[in-house]
Amino acid sequence: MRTETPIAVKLADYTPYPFDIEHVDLAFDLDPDATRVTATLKLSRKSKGSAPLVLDGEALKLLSIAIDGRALTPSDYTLTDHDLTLADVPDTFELRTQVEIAPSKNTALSGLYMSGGRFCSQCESVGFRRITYYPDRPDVMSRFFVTVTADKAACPIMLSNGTPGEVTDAGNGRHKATWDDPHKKPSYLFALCAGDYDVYRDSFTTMSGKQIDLAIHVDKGDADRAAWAMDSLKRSMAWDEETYGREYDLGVFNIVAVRDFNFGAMENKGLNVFNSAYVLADEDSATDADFEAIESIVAHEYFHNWTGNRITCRDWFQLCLKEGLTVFRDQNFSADMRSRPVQRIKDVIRLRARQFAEDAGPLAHPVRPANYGAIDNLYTATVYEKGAELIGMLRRMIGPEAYRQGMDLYFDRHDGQAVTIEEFYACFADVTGKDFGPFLRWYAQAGTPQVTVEESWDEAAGELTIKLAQATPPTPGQPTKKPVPIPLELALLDGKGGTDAWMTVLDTAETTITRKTDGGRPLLSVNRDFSAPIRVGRDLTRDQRLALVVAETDPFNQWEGVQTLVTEEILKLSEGSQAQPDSDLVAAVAEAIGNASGDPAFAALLTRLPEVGELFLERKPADPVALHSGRKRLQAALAATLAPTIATTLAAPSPTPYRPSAEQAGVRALRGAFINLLGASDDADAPKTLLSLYRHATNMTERLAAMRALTMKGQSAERDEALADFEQNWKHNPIVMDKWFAVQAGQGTAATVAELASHPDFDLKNPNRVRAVVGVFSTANLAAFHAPDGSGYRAVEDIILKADAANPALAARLLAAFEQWRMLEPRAGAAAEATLQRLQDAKLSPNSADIVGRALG
Ligand code: 0A1
Ligand code: ZN
Repeated sequence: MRTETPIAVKLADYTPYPFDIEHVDLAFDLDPDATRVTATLKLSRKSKGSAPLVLDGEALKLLSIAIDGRALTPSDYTLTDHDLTLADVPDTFELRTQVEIAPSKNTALSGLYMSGGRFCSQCESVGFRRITYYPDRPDVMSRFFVTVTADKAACPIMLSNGTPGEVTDAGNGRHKATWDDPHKKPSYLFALCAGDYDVYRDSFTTMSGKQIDLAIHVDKGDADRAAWAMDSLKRSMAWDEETYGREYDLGVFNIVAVRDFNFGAMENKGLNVFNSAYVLADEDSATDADFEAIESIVAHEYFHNWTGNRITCRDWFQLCLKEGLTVFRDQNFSADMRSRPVQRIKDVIRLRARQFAEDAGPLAHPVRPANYGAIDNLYTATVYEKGAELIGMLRRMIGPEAYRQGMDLYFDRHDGQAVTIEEFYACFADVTGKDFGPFLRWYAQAGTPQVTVEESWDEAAGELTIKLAQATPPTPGQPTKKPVPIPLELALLDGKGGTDAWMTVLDTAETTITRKTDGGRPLLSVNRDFSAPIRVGRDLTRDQRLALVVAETDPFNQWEGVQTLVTEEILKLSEGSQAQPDSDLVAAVAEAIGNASGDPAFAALLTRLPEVGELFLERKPADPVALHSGRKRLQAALAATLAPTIATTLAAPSPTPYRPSAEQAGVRALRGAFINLLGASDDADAPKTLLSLYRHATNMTERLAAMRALTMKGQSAERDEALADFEQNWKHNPIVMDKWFAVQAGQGTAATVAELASHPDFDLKNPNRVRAVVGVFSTANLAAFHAPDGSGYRAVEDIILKADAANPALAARLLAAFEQWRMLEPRAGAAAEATLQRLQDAKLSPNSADIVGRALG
């Protein structure tokens, strides 16, 4: 049966909900197969009228319904598979419903479900309607009181939002807990978790002296592995007080780690639920990247308490109001915990790899779209990452003090409300007197603006004239674009460390700037610190670019200069399989890496070559196989030039004892980068060296880097040995085994995917495992995924279809990997199109149908 694409929901159609809900009383009688949920809602009509009461509800079995104690019969209401309508209700009344749900059968992981034998909920964005009948929209905010009754042995711990009451006996081996949340919240922030956990506890004293009980709930035996997450939480709490003056507002803060989770984590009020991969870490099993990710995700979810929970979104179109702002906040937290320039580079790598790619393909959409098909598909790099860049530009344009004043006003003015982007910017307009109308275009226009730079030098006048022209390419549904205000940080460099830096806001299609200097023609540095999320076009020769890298005083642009040089070189190499890397360029890059040895984390980033997916944006049609081969040849040349440095660096011992500190992580990042280069090197002894590095590694970062480098080299006895050893040692730790699956999916072929999918530990119901295989293969192994014979697509097609039947949100995300298909060389492009057509002709979930439909355009 052919799939129907979902009907679009439009921003312009927004109307307020006609009822207020003053109070919600939820009683859960937990049972994996038949949980009873009794909901008592105190409702009142907002204004005179006769609007019916419409409540969302999906996959619910309605057992009873009553108004003010009077039981209703089916003739009193209309029930469909997605809502319950009561045409005739009083102005003020109490509605009581009782429904039955089956958490054990909930494979979509939205609503109430089971993971590892424990109850767990996920309500954002529309999961609450799978728990009870309710206006499941963010602008209906209410006070929740929750009662949970469960089996004492199976669920010694029962958690929900807010403040816990007494746990009392309920007879029949069951007990009952109560939770009262004093803060009004929308239904998407509701949470319930119950089961047998080990708990890691601590406390935090807030700036006003309140003591908060902190607890992280994990699988039995895992408590020690929550120490870093707890440490990150306490640092986040302190940071939000110092940086934004925001204090925590409940007496308890609970985190629950679950193995089966569709996303990274969820900011439910007072009860954050996390994918266990972003909670559990210890020095043996976790990499530095794991520690870093845990730190930033714990911070992200905690920061949502103010940006998202206390002030939430009026509707899902405003998602960036909470997500872009909270990503901006967590990025700055990480920058303060670690190195600001290194953090900026990593944020930009992520933005370009994911968001620029999204912006350039059929799934492109504005940060605040005007319509959507399936809400789950709106959680994109554009909303999150570009959304964060927009807040960064706002702060750059008005300065840190006005930014803080605007945020203070926002918190004061809108606490307890569900608001829009306009209301957010009105706070900054009020504190600065500026008009943000033109800036809001960034929220409405999709596509990455391109800024073209031309310079001319007047020797006699000592003046550099800079012509800047901006244009944003067409995107689906938006053929023409207006100019947007672009805060561009620029500098003139004299080559001796002298820097004349300033910021200009480009608010028209063309801007010309003339700058006077003394002391000869300066070099121009543009978009320093990546001040705006744009692509910069400059017609410079290799030597001009090299000179700029040497003269550069902005660390971001120094790195960017090297990235541009190596990108151009890979593009050249990908044109002819015999072409040899430019040895001058390789020597210059090696020298830059050597010069950065005092800051190993930065040096490690200089060794990085852009990924094949990023190169798609530079060369159309893109030939992933040729790009991959060009990239590998450049990597091999770099490895050869750096061979002595690599050998001495790796011969030295790794820092011990292991600490997840930024300093140690930087040292290991460079060691890991060198191990990676060995994986690309042509040295015949490399497999032996790598196996020895694998065997002697004292930490997971280097062990994993060595195993990955061995798989880069294709089949070898050393590779097999490392993979077998790793599996043997870590088979009982699913988070570590995800890495074992991911390393192979990231390097192998379609046959590797088939092999991994038939491994006894491959589990279609576990999103982390599916992503480790299909997600990594389709986003990080593009030469194999986009193989011209279509084998890569065939390898994932069946798995995605099966996943879709159980968990549409997971499958839809995996399908987004097809978004670049129109950029591909003709054979791969045709195979991708045929695959998408086949998928469209299969019976897909609305989530997946939305992605496939838009991808085909
Ligand atoms: N709000 C969470 C992540 C999240 C995203 C999508 C969801 O459902 C469609 C649920 C949760 C965060 O930003 O961390
Ligand atoms: Zn978030």
